[in-house]
Amino acid sequence: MERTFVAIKPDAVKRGLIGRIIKRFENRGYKIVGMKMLHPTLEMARKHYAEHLGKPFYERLIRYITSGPIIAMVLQGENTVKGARQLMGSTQPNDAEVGTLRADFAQTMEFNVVHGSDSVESAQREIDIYFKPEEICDDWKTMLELVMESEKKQS
Ligand code: RTP
Ligand code: MG
Repeated sequence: MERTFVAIKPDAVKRGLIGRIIKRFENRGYKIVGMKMLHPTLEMARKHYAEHLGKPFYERLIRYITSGPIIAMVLQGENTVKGARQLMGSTQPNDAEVGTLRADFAQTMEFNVVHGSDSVESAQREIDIYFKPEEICDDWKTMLELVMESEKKQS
């Protein structure tokens, strides 16, 4: 099982898209093992986007991600890093496939509604920025896990 970090960015929270975005990840069947609303601090934002330090868009990106609350989530499942990014679509909404979150809800790369980790290593690093270990709730079973368990018992 793989974990990824997903954030509903401040523009999407302000636009009232929280439910519609979470729904897409739930539809895919990912298990939500962490979720909270928080207003990222400058320190969190700088850690999160450290790889972009020095790039022309860096300061704007930091201003944007600290401009309001986000919904931070940890999703668990099969190939979650790749799968979550597939649901999100390309960074540039105009290049994103119709049906992806960015194509459906965004117009510009600057306000592209959602973030997803780009590798398992980035996911762990980002989860550690936004969550304390005790905030991860993985001691419960999804319906799918319960059904699979009961089928195993019967066979
Ligand atoms: P994210 O990290 O937010 O999930 O987005 P991503 O992996 O698809 O894209 P990344 O390259 O990591 O860029 C992070 C965010 O910076 C903004 N950006 N602007 N050339 C530009 O003006 C530019 N490039 C990137 C976007 O908001 C992107 O989501
Ligand atoms: Mg990225």
